[in-house]
Amino acid sequence: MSSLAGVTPFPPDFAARYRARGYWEDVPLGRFYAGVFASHGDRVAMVSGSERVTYSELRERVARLALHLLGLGVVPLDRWVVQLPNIPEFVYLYFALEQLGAIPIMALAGHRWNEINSFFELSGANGYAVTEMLGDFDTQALIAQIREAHSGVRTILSAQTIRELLRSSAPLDARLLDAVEVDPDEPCILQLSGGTTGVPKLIPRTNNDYVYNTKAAAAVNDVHADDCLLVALPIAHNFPLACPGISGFFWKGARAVLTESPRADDVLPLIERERITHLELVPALLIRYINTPGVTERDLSSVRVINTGGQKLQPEVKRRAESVFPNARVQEVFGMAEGLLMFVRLDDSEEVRFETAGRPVCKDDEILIVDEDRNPVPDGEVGELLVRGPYTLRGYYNVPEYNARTFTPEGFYCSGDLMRRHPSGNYIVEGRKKDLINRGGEKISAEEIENLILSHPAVLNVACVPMPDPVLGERMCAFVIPKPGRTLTLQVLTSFLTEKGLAKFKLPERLELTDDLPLSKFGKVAKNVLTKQVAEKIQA
Ligand code: OOB
Repeated sequence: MSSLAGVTPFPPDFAARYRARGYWEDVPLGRFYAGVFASHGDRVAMVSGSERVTYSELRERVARLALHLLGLGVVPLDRWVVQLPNIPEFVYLYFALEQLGAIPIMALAGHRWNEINSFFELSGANGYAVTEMLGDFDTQALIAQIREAHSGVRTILSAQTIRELLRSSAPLDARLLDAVEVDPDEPCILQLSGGTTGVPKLIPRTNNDYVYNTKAAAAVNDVHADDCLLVALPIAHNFPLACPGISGFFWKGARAVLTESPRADDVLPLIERERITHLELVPALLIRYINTPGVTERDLSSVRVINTGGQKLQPEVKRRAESVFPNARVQEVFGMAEGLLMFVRLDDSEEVRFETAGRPVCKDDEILIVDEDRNPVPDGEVGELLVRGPYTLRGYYNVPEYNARTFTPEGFYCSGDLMRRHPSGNYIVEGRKKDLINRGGEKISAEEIENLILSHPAVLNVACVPMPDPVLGERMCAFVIPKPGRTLTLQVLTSFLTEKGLAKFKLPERLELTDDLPLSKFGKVAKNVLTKQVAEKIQA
């Protein structure tokens, strides 16, 4: 039983099985990585610009920061909203919070008041770590707003403050950290769900499950001590953080190269300079890189594995990527912040590698493909993916009614993804039944945006749907019925949403004014009709 109210524990019989099979090792994440850092000594762990950080330095800095936080009164199960870009301070803070058993909430640099405020509301966090600038956005006003709205927020740390703290060379008394007791069955992180409802959902992942998650991902990702991972996706995301991500590369004593800019002009030279072996990307980034003029003249021979996930990657793109990166294999990942990880295996046949999204990394990942009534479909047919396993959540944080709908009584998570099993045993993604827009791997809840748009005085009704995009996969189109005598432009609408503090990546990118929204036979807006309509318009 978690002492954090609102967390659904794994049932005791499952927990016992996962321990007996060796998945859960009962070592808290922070302690586990402190040991990992200690064992890799003077090897380089992390590169950021011209800065190179060894494992000894990493270990020392994490401990120093953890001791400082301990001094500020941080205790196990405290929640912290962490909104830092791909910089070493993110890494120090993440592992420092873990050493104290505190729980980071993984905000993205693009989030604004609308999102950050809801994370504080949902979690009761009392700490916030954020840079002075997030890209060209000055965070001063946002910080003031958060302070004003959440009197429980005790500590706000900037990256600058973290850097200053770490300059101290005062001796460390690491015994104080050893005395902190962290229960490995407690959550170690609250990840963000792609979300299909008006309010975002937080995903509790336990110390035990998250450590295992990373080890299982690393095992199928061919990671060795001399390898080097490029971290161009937002580092707080489950994928670059833990699948296997920086955590898996650190475990192996390998190197992680952080970049704040995912632009081809910055990333391609970095791959050459650092002799990157592994890329973890969303399809949109991979598509950009392989279509960059002059890309084939670069020396990209060091890259061995290209992981893409978050969105379906077309076989033609895989093929083209393998010709641009002459020594690389594309290894698709079907992952989710909720847990389940499917990886294509590097030794799968070419056909399987190109056509499928992989298979689970653990043999105790239980997969069901079901119909509308949640009955299993015949093998090979399309249905909804349900999953239960040693690193998949048993419930979102503190939303019992939603959980009752989203989990079966047997504890399976109903993912909303439509898949079918390929004869190889791998799975193929065939679509989804959840109401979201997948914009370059970033999930946007249609309902959340619709609720905000409905508060505009000119809007009578609205439905947000995906429209196809060759690079991002999807962008959002808003169908709006204006109130009688009123009208609306995309620009007016997006300024309105921006003033509400909505993250820019969640703004609709097309507006269709209409007198009417088509309804399904149950009286719900027939979004499939709208999706088709806008796709046809774009094609014409
Ligand atoms: C990753 O995690 P999330 O939580 O942002 O999104 C999960 C959802 C899945 O339910 C599925 O709808 C979609 O993203 N998805 C894919 C996919 N991988 C994820 N859809 C089609 N093909 C794929 N290969 O996106 C994530 C987490 C860990 C590792 C990789 C991706």
